[in-house]
Amino acid sequence: MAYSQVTVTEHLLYHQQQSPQATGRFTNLFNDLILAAKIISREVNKAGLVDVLGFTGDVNVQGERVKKLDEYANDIIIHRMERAGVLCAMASEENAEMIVVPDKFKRGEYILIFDPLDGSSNIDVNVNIGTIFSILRRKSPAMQDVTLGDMLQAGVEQVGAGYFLYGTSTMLVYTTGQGVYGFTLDPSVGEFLLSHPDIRIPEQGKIYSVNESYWNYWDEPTREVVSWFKGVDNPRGKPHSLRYIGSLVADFHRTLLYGGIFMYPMDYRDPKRPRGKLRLLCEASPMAMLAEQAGGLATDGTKRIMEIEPHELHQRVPLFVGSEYDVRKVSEIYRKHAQKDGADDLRSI
Ligand code: FDP
Repeated sequence: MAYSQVTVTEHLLYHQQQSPQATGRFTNLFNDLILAAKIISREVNKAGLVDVLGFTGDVNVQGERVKKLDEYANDIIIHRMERAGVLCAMASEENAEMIVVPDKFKRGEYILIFDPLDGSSNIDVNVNIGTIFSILRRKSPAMQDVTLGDMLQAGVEQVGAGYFLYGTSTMLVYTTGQGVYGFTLDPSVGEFLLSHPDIRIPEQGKIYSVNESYWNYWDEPTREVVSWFKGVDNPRGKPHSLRYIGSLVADFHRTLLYGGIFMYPMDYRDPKRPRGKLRLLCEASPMAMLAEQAGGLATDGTKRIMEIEPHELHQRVPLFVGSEYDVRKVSEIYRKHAQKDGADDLRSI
């Protein structure tokens, strides 16, 4: 069968058959999520036509102004997924607390963590936005109430991760730990068709992606990292090109296909509380799983993102993700500074 005729459902069923323990519940979860994303995609595509653009005036848990489409996407996903019969709980970037599937619906063992509409500051200018998701299996016994502890799992525990990209075409890119696959929505038949089988991220890239306006908020090691990508001390002997859309899904998607690195480092906007912006559970962890499954890497500068143990639902983390060579370079520079700082500390004793 030609790639373009394989639907995402066929692809999921094929992988389900490869796994003797598979029950089909995971495939059901995915199918419901896909339906929610198709509805969001339809609304995103006509965003300029109807009264869904603009701010609602509310502020979400991250302190950002919420846009109508964010709310819409959030509501659609929660509505569909609590009825899917396979989830026990969800967490959304838009909700402060975890969302337990109500008693009136059948519950299952899976947990869905998602960012309903990432890159929302780009909605009004028709730039790519997306839905990011991470799927976990609950740790506590099914007879007990699901707890926050069930949500706070390191990236290595994810059983699936991916994103929907609402752009020139709508795409689904996902992994269940057996490689990364990309599907493009054919609007004429309403199906996601396999368009990018077994995506491999190039070992070394030519592009770096970072919001460089934060230069004055960065520490010395971070400035050295970014300077390295602008320099010529690399196997190509040329600077990396800069591309920054400001929508994680879009910047990550380009990085996955073309290679290079996406960075959102820790900064010192508040000198007392240095921090990254991106959320570990609904942004960094799923992107890290996709990157690793495609042969790339993801780090916070010192630790592998996939191994970071979360301690709160909306925890933020610095993120460096992309081609293996480029991400290793970042870790190398941070390590060099940590060793130097360690030596300086020793000298000062
Ligand atoms: P947005 O605020 O538009 O929703 O995490 C949210 C995010 O976008 C990412 O998609 C994007 O990579 C990042 O923030 C952009 O932040 P900066 O404007 O600080 O560069």
